[in-house]
Amino acid sequence: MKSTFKRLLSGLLALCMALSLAACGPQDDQPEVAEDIVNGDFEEVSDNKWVGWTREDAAFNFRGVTNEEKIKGVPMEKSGDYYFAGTAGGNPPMRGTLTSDPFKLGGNGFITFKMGAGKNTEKVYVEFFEVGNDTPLAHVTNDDCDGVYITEHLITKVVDLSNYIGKNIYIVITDNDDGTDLAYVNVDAFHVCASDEEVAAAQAEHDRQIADYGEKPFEGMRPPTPSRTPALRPAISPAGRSWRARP
Ligand SMILES: [Ca+2]
Ligand SMILES: [Ca+2]
Repeated sequence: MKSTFKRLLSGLLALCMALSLAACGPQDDQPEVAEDIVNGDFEEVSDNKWVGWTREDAAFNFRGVTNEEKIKGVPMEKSGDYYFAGTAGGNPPMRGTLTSDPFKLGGNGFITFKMGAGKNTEKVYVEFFEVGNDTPLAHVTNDDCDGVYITEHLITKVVDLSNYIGKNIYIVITDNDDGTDLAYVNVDAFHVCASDEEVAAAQAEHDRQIADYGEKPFEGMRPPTPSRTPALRPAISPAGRSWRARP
């Protein structure tokens, strides 16, 4: 009787162990997901090949990872030493994608990065996906690029993905522009924010860059001096009479 009980007990123990091993199995089969964006700042250049990113087609050759301070005379405001420059990574008409390794979204769920060129916003963009879902969580274009004042500049972007904290996500940078007019993309500094202060600082950085590089409201025009402005001298300037430039 005792031996039967022992056999039953050992059988139960074996069953429990088998069940717990089976529970571990599927987790072991999951692909490894990084805890943060791998090489989001494009600083890993020692092997002369992409680390943390996978390219398809021609536009994102690794040779585009550069440490140049300026492109075509434009100060790039790079982060760290290196960034990806579309003009160095391929010819403008080339197309392609650059896809990050998947990572678990942490911090406060906001991601900041820098983006330049990509004038055709229909064809050049950065998207964020949840692993296993083809619908982008966010789609970002460089609508700050006007092709005249703001061109190559790495402009800071802020993306709110706070609804997806804890999800496994990845980034896809797309250059589908086969034209020649800023028909490529510059990127740098993909970063998951840890605090609201970081988000506010990135937004302020964006606004400062637009103020520094963007079209100035009165550029090329000399505003009238106060003494010549009828609105400021209502007592002596007849109503409806406009100021005329002196010869
Ligand atoms: Ca960098
Ligand atoms: Ca292109």
